[in-house]
Amino acid sequence: MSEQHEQIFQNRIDAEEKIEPKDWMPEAYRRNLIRQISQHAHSEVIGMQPEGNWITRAPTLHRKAILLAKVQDEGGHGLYLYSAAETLGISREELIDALHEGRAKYASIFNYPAITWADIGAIGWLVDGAAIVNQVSLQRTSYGPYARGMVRICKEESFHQRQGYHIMMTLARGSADQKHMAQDALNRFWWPALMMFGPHDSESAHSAQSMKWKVKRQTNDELRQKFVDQSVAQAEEIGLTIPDPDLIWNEKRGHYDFGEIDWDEFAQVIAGNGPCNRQRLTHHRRAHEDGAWVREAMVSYQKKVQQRREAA
Ligand code: FAQ
Repeated sequence: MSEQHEQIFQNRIDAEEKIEPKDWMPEAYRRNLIRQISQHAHSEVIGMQPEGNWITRAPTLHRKAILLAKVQDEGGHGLYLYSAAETLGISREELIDALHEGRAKYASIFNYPAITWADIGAIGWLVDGAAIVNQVSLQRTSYGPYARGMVRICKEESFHQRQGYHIMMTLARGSADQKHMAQDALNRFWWPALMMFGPHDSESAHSAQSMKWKVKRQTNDELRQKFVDQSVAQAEEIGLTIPDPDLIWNEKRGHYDFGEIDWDEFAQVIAGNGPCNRQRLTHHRRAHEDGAWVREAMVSYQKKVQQRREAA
């Protein structure tokens, strides 16, 4: 019976039909989606921290207002994604517990510090840029609520990417010190941005099955290559240099060749030993505990409303 169900399910996927919350799905598909979507949600929310750190220090009121809106958007993305994960039959509490207990991951990039204003430019340009490349592809993911969430998120991310690039462009056209600051931010964020796409396809535990189920539509290496190809011209345009001596156009492949990522560093960061892992999780736990009274008040208010409705 179950084999038959699985075949029907795979046929629907192959026919590009979207899978919706109440449809039958293999348990492993459901678990894989909860894993990926919740990690994506955690990334959006933890990702508010490096940029949130600069809201009070943005150089102008204009930049401050933009950054404030951007960080708020990231929080909103987290909420869409938690909601999408919840349609798979898991509660928000369980998802947050998994994050706090280290059972769920979040993107490695957010364990690096944002130490200068140029880092806010580099995050918008490169981190949001990498996120868009990945998420544009995920707009075609097989699970309906995730795909629809991605469409909306991508629209907002492209504004984020442009605000980051604009900061970098302004600094690169400024004084020698400002240009140096922009180059330094690019130097520090380039390689961690490439790591966002995950391990090489040959090392990726989930890719083969996720591609078959069309949860992922392009592989880690394909998306990373796309990001490199688009970023080289963007760096050249503003006179910055990508910190990779092996970066070279390959006429035959029609793509840039680039150097090897430091996979030991990646492994360390996802194992919890990056520069800011402890700080990020400690902050998240504290914010979650500080907000407990708001959640309790909302539940209690909802109960009262329901009781009144039932009494009337
Ligand atoms: N960091 O078998 P694969 C953003 C883990 S949103 C940490 O290749 P998969 C917006 C992976 O989870 C950024 N862990 O895994 C923003 C797995 O571990 P597990 C987030 C990583 O899932 C901007 C193991 O390694 N975007 O930035 C990473 O098939 C600015 C084996 O890997 C998404 O989450 C990593 N970089 O492919 C917000 C997009 N890479 O779970 C604020 C959705 C891999 O077995 C400010 N996710 N791992 O314990 C995806 O597309 C996929 O999950 C991948 C990984 C491509 C990330």
